[in-house]
Amino acid sequence: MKIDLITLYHLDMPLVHPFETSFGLETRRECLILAATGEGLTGWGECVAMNLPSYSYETVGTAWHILEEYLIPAVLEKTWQTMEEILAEFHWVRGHPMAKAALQTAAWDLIAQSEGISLAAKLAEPYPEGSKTRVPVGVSIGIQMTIEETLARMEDFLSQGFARIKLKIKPGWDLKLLSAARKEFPDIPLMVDANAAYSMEDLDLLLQMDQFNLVMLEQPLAYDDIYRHSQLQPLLNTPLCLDESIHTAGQAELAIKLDACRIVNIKPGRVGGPMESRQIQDICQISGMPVWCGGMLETGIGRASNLAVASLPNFLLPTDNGPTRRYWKEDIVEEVFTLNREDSTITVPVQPGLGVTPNLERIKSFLVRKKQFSRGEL
Ligand code: OSB
Ligand code: MG
Repeated sequence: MKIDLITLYHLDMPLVHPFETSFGLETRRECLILAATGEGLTGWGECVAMNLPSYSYETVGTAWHILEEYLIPAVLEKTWQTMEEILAEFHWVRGHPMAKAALQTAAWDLIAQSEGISLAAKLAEPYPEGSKTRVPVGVSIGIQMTIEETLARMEDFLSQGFARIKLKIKPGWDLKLLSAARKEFPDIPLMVDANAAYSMEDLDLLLQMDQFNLVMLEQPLAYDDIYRHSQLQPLLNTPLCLDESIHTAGQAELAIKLDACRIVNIKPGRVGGPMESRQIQDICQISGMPVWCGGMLETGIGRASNLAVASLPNFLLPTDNGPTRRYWKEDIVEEVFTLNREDSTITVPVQPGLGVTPNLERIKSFLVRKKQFSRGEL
């Protein structure tokens, strides 16, 4: 395989509904889409970095820079057969997992397409049990103006048939919200995500989370503090789930050894790509720890690659990668991901590669900038 042309698209897309977390309110989603062409095929990948360094230090701008200056020049015109070989070309670049994941995903798409199999099937090759054809799906509900509005949204999503609900919380938007949610919906699978908004100063409040029978409490403490999570976990019955704190298999191993969490949210974009996602799921599986695949408000391109990862054997809890219509009136792929009501799942694409068809007209309509890279132009 040889990639001779890479195109980067910086897009700015309006969200159907604003999405608020403890780190801020999003009304639009800026993202980077990467297309890698070689041997008559085009592989696609999405970079999940946001416009601000709030969820992670990476932004659309830093990812563009790292891709343009280092990652793309490292792979153009190189000959490679396996994923290990192409990854070795930019292994020397430290950090920047979101930028790397976009390129890695496009390379997986190329390999899977060249073999005529789906990305899910390709990623499942090391596992005798293979990949799932449908994955259970939950929904992540952002911070709303009022508790009533939140309950109404919960009601709406439950009636649509989602398998579990995740509520975003922050200081001042937590215990009251949960009391109301549990009063209205005593038995539903419910979890919360704090996006690192609390500290051990809030211990009393965090201990009260135990009374709500939550499936998990996602990333309550600082994004870079596995140690403090290890102090909190033994004090709670509720499993902690780490999101922002885990970027590598080594960090997952550390979190397991320290009992800093009992569940890991694997976002392929956050950990460098599907290869690292697989390594983290393997490490967790050995320790009997379930994982699940989170989302980052991706377009259909990122949703498709996430669903392939979510179909792997140790992804045992519902994904956040729900129907695309929830976020986009107009997505940049032709396919529309919808909920299978009867079993609260989303169907994993079966077409070769990512299994989605990017719509170039739509991409053009959201375009902020575009650049093409080939050896001749470097
Ligand atoms: O912490 O899981 C998170 C969205 C953007 C950034 C961080 C997070 C989220 C979500 C939404 O919770 C998940 C999704 O539906 O994509
Ligand atoms: Mg999270």
